[in-house]
Amino acid sequence: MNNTQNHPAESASIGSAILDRKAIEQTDPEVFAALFAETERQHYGLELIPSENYVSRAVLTAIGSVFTNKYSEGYAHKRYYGGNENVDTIETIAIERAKALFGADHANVQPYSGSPANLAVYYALLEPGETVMGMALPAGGHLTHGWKVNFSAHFFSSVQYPVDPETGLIDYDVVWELAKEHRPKLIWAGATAYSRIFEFDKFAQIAEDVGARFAADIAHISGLVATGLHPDPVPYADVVTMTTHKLLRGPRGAMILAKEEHARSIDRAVFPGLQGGPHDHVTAAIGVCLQEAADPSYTEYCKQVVANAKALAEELVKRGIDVVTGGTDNHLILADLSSTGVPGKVAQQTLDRANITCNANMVPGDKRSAFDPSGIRLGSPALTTRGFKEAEMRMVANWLADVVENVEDGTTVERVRNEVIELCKQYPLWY
Ligand code: DSN
Repeated sequence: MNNTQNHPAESASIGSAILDRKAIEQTDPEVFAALFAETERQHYGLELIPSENYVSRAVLTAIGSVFTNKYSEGYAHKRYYGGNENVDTIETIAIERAKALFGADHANVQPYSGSPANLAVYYALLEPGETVMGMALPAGGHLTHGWKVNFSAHFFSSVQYPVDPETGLIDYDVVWELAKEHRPKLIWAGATAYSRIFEFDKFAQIAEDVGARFAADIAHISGLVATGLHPDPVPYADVVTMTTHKLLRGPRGAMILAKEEHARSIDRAVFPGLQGGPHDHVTAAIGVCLQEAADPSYTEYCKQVVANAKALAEELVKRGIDVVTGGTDNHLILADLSSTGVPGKVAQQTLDRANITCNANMVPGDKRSAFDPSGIRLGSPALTTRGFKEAEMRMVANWLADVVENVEDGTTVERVRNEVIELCKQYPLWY
């Protein structure tokens, strides 16, 4: 796809998003070309994948910093290599900010990403073969919560709870019954495609009732939890995991929050249990994003994320597109395209041609496969960072519906693409 619709002056401005353009352009023109094209793609496209966002220039600078040169196995002031005084500083800053933002006893900021963070939880809290319970992938859960193709179902005995196929909602009585029947040692709450509130207090009650540990994976909703816009799992959960690159708007990494009693076993599970040297450039950027998230402007951002998701959902419903659960309480929408006759994958690919990026996704009770599902997953974090408000989200919903209704019609796709590009020019990326 050629996204370039721009004047040379605009091209220079897009290039400024590449922090040291000259260095990479001269050293490696091929990688530079792809980097420039990706920067253009992000600039001239609407990013609706709910797990993606745009980091600040400060975060981007920290990721691209000399901290990438360092090895620092261990933890602050207990390292296996010399020269770690500055790494100790940034890791301590990131930990203290994470604890303060989420009100947690303990934080580990070293996991490389969400799956390694969740693997560390298993390593710390379970023995191989013990039973784990999580939300099923087709219901919106994550692979690492016990889905059959993942380590979490190979090395542990897995029980998966569904959502109600009619309402798309978690039925806590069903979760409770399954827990009583299977007596898991660990229960997960958290999802990648669930648009409603998690009642963490109920999960904690169920876990206590059956003698299980309780883990909350808040990768998607971390920002809403941090800003009080979603119920807080920290008082209830033994451990809370999250990636840092979604709504939190940080680098690609992860954190584990833990109650004091699990602090040592979580730290030992991450290092030396699973990982070697932490990615210190990422740790530096996690510190920066946590500083940004503590600013009152981040709360305003998160409020707008929710308002924008609601506006998008409402407009889609008006256009006759089925939204699972009828709407959203968070940043995410799951649209069920079954009634349109357009498979999710076809919608995703056609929307791509109109510079609208989303991902095909299973919906509750889906009759199609995970690779070719019935729905698409949408979210508001990236467009909200870009400055969109409810009015722009309604425009986006109408373009989306126009494309889905006209997947065979190249003229409509081309018209929407041109309109998308014009709107994107009004909301340039700030780099
Ligand atoms: N891949 C992430 C998402 O898109 O939600 C989950 O790990």
